Amino acid sequence: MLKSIETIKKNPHYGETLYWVLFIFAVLMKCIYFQFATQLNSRPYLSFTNLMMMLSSFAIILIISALVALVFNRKRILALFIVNFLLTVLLIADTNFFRYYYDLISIPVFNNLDSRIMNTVNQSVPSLLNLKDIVFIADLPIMFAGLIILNKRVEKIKFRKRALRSLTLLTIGLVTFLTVYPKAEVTTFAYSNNYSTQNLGVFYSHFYSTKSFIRENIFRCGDLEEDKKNMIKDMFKDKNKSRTGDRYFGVAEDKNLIIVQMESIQSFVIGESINGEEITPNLNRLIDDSLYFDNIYYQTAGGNTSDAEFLFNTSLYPVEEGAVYYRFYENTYHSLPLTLKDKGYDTYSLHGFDKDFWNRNEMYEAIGFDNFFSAKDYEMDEFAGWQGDALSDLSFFRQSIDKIDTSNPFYGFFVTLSCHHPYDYFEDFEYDVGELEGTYLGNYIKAANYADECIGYFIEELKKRDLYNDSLLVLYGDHKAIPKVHADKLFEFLEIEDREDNWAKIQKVPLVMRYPDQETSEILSGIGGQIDILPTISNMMGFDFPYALGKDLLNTDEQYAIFRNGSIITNDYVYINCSRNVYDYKDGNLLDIEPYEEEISSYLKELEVSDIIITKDVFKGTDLVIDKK
Ligand code: GP9
Ligand code: MN
Repeated sequence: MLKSIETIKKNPHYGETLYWVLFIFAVLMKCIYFQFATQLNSRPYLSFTNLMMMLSSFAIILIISALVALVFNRKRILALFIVNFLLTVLLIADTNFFRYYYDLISIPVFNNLDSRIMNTVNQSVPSLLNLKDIVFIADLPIMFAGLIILNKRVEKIKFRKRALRSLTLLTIGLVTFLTVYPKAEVTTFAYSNNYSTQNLGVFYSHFYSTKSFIRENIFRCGDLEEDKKNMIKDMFKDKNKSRTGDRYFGVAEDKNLIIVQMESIQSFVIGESINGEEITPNLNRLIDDSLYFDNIYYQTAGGNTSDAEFLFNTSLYPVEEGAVYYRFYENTYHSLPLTLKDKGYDTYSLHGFDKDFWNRNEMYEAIGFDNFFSAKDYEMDEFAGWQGDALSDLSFFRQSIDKIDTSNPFYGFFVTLSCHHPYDYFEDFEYDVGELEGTYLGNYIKAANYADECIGYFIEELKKRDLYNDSLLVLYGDHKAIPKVHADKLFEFLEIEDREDNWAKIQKVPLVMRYPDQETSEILSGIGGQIDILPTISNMMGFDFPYALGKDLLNTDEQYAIFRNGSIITNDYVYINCSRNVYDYKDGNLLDIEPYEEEISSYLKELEVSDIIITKDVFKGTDLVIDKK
């Protein structure tokens, strides 16, 4: 060892070559580790997708090296060390962010610096960090020692030699990349960051999303082309025409509307018991008295809770990256609160946390909530669940109804909070989870049981105040409860096979609707998503909402849900956008994609239309007015 250090000291060229090789190798290893640590790629390690990802990552590291070689001269070893360090920080941040949000960090995410990233830092990192992540920093001591030995010994080199070095690295990098790139399904990149990350590696995905961000922000200033305008109009018209009848039309006309958006409540807890004890007894009782939609998928993306709020209140899809609440709060929207306001309703949004979180304060104005009660309006007398300083759901419900003037028709949008990742607050909660005691899933189930208890209290309050039979009451879950890294335990609990189509099929949230004086219950099993709730409500309340991208779940023949990442579930098949695999919905057999391709593209057009509406702010002005039916 000492001998080789001596040789390097005497011949810094060898040492320098070794340093470059180590740099490329170490960064490549970290890129590969990222793919598997996040479970984005899977075994066999040498599968075609994995090989593509490795080659593409290798190529991009060479291109980065080419830049360092060209720009830095005497300080090139120091520059390599710093670049390695910065890339390491990025990869560690990406890994932890990905483990919870199942997405990469991108520029729009930085708009939410105060909430989303800090949330990951405070909450997720301790529960998601993994000892194996040491891989990310294992090379740094060696690289640092190399820096000390070589930094003063490497000599200045002439520009021509530097340029030649750089050109060689660049050429190998570009040739490798251009060989790999056409093998990926490039059109899918627009819908799924994860697809590009899986196929071409984490660095390419960062490059691609940064490029799209820049392009999108320039495009935003441009006018909306006529064909795009027509495409949007046609889609709305088709949606309005596709209603198959008037079932339940007007059953809640002129009644109050009470919505509970339930934090992290997924469908698998509904009706489920452990050791004979129901997880959600109160929701189960309510379902016995209501319409229950048991095949509804969440469609949220980077804006998590806020995306669910947006889907519900506008029947548009959230944006693919970042949160629409942060990025497009200055837009004009058609929304449920605005529509009900026009009909003489008072509109309230209520949430026991900081008013600026998810930029709610600004966005609520844009979508038309006249009253917003947040942490500052509550007595913070009881805490549960998230961050230790969020108002408990129980106290939230206890204090909320008094904030509403029930003498006028009202729309109350209640957003709960306690059942929030990472759930360890509930570890000692009394609900018995049996073998799941002490696990992430076990703690989640306890949190869901607590959330259910609070909902039980709320329903009793509504009954006491004669609001239960005087309102349309709607409850739904906001988004996933269990991140992919804990998927194995969930599959085990549900006794289903660990497969990508099965994972997609369990991304369901409960949707319960009870209209005034409802006497019979019904279970509706048509496939839909959160985007469909608003048109369903508008039918029950007897008004038109012609700007919905969703369908009325009570009057439709169509059965599908489109995830924000471009995956699709219909009653025929499950299409996974990331792998471009199509599975038979019933038996899970892998199918040939070809016969489905046209239908898949027509479904994906919904995402495209929604993106144009939002990114180009098309509802501003009178350019796009949809006639009522
Ligand atoms: C915070 C709450 C949580 O106000 O809505 O947001 P989430 O982390 O679930 O998106
Ligand atoms: Mn949430």
